[in-house]
Amino acid sequence: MLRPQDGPTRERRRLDGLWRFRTDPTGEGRDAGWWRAPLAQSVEMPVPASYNDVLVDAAVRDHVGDVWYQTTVRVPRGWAGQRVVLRFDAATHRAVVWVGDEEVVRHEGGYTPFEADVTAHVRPGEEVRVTAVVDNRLTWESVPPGIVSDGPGGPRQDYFHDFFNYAGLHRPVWLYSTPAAHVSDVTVVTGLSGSTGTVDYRVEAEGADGLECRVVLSDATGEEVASGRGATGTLEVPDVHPWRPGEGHLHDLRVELVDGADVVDAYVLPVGIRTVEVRGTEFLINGEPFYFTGFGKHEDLPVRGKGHDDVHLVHDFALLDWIGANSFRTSHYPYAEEVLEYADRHGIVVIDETAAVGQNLGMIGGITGRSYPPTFSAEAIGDAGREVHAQAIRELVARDKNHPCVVLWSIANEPEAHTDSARAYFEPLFTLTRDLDPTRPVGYVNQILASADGDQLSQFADVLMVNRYYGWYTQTGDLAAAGPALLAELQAWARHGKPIIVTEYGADTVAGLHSALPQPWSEEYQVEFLDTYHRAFDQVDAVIGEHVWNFADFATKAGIIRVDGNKKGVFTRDRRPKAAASALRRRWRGPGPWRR
Ligand code: GCB
Repeated sequence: MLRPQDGPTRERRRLDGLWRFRTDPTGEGRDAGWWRAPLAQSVEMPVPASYNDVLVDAAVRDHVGDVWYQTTVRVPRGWAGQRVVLRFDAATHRAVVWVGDEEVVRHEGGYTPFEADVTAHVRPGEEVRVTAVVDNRLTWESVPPGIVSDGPGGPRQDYFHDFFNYAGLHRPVWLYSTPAAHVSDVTVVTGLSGSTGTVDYRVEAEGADGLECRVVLSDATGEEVASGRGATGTLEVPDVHPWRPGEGHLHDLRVELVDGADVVDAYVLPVGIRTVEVRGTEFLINGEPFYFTGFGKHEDLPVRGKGHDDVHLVHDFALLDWIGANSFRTSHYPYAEEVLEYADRHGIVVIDETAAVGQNLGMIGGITGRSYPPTFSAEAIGDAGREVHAQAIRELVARDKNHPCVVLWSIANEPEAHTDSARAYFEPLFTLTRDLDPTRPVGYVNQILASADGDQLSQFADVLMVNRYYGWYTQTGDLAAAGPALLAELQAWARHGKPIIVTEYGADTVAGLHSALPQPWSEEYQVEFLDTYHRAFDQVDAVIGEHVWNFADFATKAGIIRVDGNKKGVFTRDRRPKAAASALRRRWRGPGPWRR
């Protein structure tokens, strides 16, 4: 799905700002038709933001179910005769949208965009009411999963991941125009052969019968380097300047639908020419071995929760640069497209993950002492849940397929992986991802119960991604025992003959807590913990990446193992470095044995 953009044939307007907002604790709004009138008893709520922490109200923070958002927008007069589209970059976790009195779109999944052609429901120059009901409930048929039950104070939401279930309109909302005949999708696949770059392109258009498709590729200076005609083709770029880690060199692919000399529609797609390949235990970008340094992150900030914010976007990337990180994982859901575009422009490498987290009821039951049905079964995540997961993969690939920064798909975080039912659930999802995108490696992120011998999913993965917490959840405080246990396990995984990225390792650390003898929770312990891991990584050639958990402290649900959130951040929630930050900076910016 193409991002809205301004151009000679298109315009966009952001609907961000203060919207009318109301929770719907009894779920009456859908029957009562709250979209038909100005939202009664509403308060003002900023968009984009999670609604949870904005108001100081437990009933809003812990609300389970529907909330209503509404705004009024004037459609620009100049859009007469154009097609008008309403797009939500995200509504977490599902939404129904009305324009005036008419339902225009509904969408499942909290982290991918959706849109509706609303031309028939608006009149250029006039105002129109836009209403969205957003439902934050997690069930066996959502990704991620959860359980809603009745509690004394109303519905209760349980879920199987630690980060707080922030909800609302987290990302921009757009009204945009295109001509009736318009470019509806573009797919590019890039290649390198010696000093020549190639761009295979495929353009989809609607209402464009009789129009010709023309494409022009230009370099960063705006100079044309290749051009083509027709909806599909291959462009060749001699002496190409590729996109590479640390240098986000982009070309612009300008796609035009033309009628003789008239340009009916034009769309410009940034293109990074690069290749990705797994060979043996190496991960190659442009044919050169790449070693991932960086973090698993979260979209998480004080007050705004998961609300996208350009200030923090730039600041987080500045910190990644400062510390020497060349990559991150979008744990545990697709991030705002602004993040990927920024990574494209700055040469930061991304592992792009779906929102499938918490699909491991055996592990959760072990931690909580509660009993659950088998994870992948008709009583828990069954066929309907898998179809939602499949759709989440389709939408992720459709949205992110053209980003050069994305080099690897992660289709789940720490699912159950040692059972036949897990294999039966995941095999088709791996196949689906490869069918959708044959050009990028695919993997999933495993956890400690998935041993190198017992795991049934790694056979389908191109890259092994492992999360390990020796010295924290096991061998707590005992790094002398943790190091050898980690090394032995990595050596066992290395026998699979695939590249290994350690996608999580970390220790909760209270900023400012010091201890001469490195004790868990102290800054010294976090430094020693990471050091212990790095010594092990440097002994296993198949380890081709290290992502510390986590970039920054983040909010979690209430629980007895978290004090004011998850404290495994190398930065605090307000982005102040802990001692580990300087230690990582020395490793990642230094010559490092990992640069092999
Ligand atoms: C994990 C999860 C991550 C948690 C982390 C922790 O394995 O993937 O979501 O936050 O452990 O700190 O427990």
